[in-house]
Amino acid sequence: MAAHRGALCEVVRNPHLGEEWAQAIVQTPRLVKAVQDLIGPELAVENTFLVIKWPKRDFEVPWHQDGINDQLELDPLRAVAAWVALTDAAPTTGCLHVVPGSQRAGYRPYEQEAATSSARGRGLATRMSPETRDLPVPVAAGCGVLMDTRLVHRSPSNQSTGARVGLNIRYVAPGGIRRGSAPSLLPITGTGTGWQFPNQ
Ligand SMILES: O=C(O)CCC(=O)C(=O)O
Repeated sequence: MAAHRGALCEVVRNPHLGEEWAQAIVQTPRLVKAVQDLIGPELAVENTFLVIKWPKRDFEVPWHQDGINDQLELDPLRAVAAWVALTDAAPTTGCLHVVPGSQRAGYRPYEQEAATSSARGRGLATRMSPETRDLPVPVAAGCGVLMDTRLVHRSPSNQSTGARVGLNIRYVAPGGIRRGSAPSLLPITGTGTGWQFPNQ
């Protein structure tokens, strides 16, 4: 964290490939079991993002769905998004906000974030009506949530005086990658084969 604090770094891509602490989190037995209960015994991590919201800085992650972007589409029945809080995440610190039931409408069109946007997390945004009602999801440090990869969510800026840190993990089962490649894939359980391009 000290290195990231010095640079006020906000997004660290794929820490599960190089950082022991991230490798430990993605392999936590309780988390792995919960994901296996949803998508089956063979799992790989397709991608991770560490998001650090420094105190009182303007950093919103816009509406998006974790299972689709310009390079990738995940099969929502064979992929799960996990978000693990490394510090307490509350409405004032920029916790996730979700649109309950939004997964039922499937993947939506998405676009690059506007150049003027304060959002710097993912580069992609899902257009939602200004009246969209969302639900804040507070998560205590050390806990996490599992999300359907079609669930629309966002996170606002951190208004508190401490950093808010969270790890986003995309897990896939064999056949879970519908489109695109997965250069950061890390097998967690199973044979370690058949993850990439399973349907191609
Ligand atoms: O950590 C955050 O604030 C947002 C993370 C997120 O939504 C994501 O990476 O998909």
